[in-house]
Amino acid sequence: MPTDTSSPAASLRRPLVVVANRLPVKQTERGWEAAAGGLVTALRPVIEETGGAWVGWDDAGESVPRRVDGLPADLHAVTLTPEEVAGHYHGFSNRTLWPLFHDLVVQPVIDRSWWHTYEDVNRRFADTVAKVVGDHDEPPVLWVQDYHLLPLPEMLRRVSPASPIGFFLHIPFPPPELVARLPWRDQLLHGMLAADSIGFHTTRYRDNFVRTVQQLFSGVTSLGDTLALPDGRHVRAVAHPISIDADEFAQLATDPETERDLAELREQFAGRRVFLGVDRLDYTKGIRHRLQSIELMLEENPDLRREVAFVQIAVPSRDDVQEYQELRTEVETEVGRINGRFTEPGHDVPVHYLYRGVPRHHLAAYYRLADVMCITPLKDGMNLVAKEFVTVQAAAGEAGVLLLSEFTGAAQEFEPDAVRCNPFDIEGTSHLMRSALTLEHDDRRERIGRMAESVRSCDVFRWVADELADIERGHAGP
Ligand code: GDG
Repeated sequence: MPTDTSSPAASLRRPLVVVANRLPVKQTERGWEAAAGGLVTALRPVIEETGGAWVGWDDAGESVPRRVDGLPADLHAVTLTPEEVAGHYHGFSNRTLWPLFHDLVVQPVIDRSWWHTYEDVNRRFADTVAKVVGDHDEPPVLWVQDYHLLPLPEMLRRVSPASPIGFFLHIPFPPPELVARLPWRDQLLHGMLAADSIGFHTTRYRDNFVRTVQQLFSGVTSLGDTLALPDGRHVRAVAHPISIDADEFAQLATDPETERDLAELREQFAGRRVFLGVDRLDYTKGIRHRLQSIELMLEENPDLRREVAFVQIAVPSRDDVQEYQELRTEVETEVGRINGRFTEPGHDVPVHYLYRGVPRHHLAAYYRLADVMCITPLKDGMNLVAKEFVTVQAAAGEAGVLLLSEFTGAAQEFEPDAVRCNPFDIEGTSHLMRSALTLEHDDRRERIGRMAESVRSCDVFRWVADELADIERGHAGP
């Protein structure tokens, strides 16, 4: 339940329609179920109070039911052909926008046919939303999520002119000179600007957006959180850092299943300090750079080879995309090289690599086990793993260290308690890893406590409440 925030629904008098790339459901042996995730948990009380719906791609599942257990929203699936998935999802979303918005960590592919499919698929989403709007007596709030749907607010404005419309971007918004490279930048920005409120994780991404709009379009003025457009409309551009359900993770920390898993892990890694990485296998997460820093640390500190272990959980992701297949090969080659170089006869390997997701209790047990949590993305919108780690550690009285890349949204919030690193600086990061092991216990514990407190006071319920309040405020006008 919300911590310091009154019910998010308090500011919302109308039904809510969430529009996201995917529906928040998964198919299990027991049938369809609500997927685990902070957004779904945080929206549950809102939708229970106001009624609502969720529109999203069904990911080629068999026909998704209108309702599933644990989710009080009507589900409306957008079904896509394999060509549409290739052009919209794998193509324009994940090979053009994703690398461009993550500061060109790899080169974006510019392909006109993908762009056309991306626009067409956005129109398909708009058609489905139009049917949902038609089911309601009053215009619902329409809340669009993420980079797969940048042109959608403008399409929805035509579908439901009287609806409050919000947009939230879950990834970074890059500086103007990067956005300017996109041949279709004007259409994307106009698409976003049709919303009443546009949300970003940090003030830096918000400022990048405002500067981009001002550099590319004339006659746009910015006053506080409001942009005045030449056609007389006003749009809010706001920073609302996404977060987690802190109470849920605090409970998970000391759950009996977590304790059982932890006891096994402590036995497995007895006598060693554990470094941990938990990421989707994505080139933005800096896994290769992290491994290189580990390798250098082991090279320069032979005494550590028997005393530390590095566990990397790499959750398979987008494995139909070429860059992700190449990344997997590079990461696995690096793991093999480190273990080949530094495993000592009769001793365990230094790097434990899991190419799979683990159940949530097991994840919480790893968070508790870690002496140093290595979150070293080259670029990351927010990074929820950082928030989960400090919450679990604090709730269980642990005293680990959070090594955190300065290029994550979370870095802004965890200043100065995380050990801040530049993941491109392999040598500097390896020295920070080494020195993280020497921090005093009380200092570590206090830092974890302060970071967990900041997550608790700014949890995902607060994020939903702030987003919905700004959508209403933007709709009401200045
Ligand atoms: C995007 C943006 C932004 C991970 N491994 C396992 C597992 N996970 C869960 C974590 C966490 C989630 O996946 C990952 O969230 P992140 O925020 O770290 O990263 P992205 O997936 O890239 O998310 C990001 C986010 O959107 C929200 O706006 O913060 O910047 O890139 O919740 O717990 N869960 C389980 N097993 C695993 O092995 N059960």
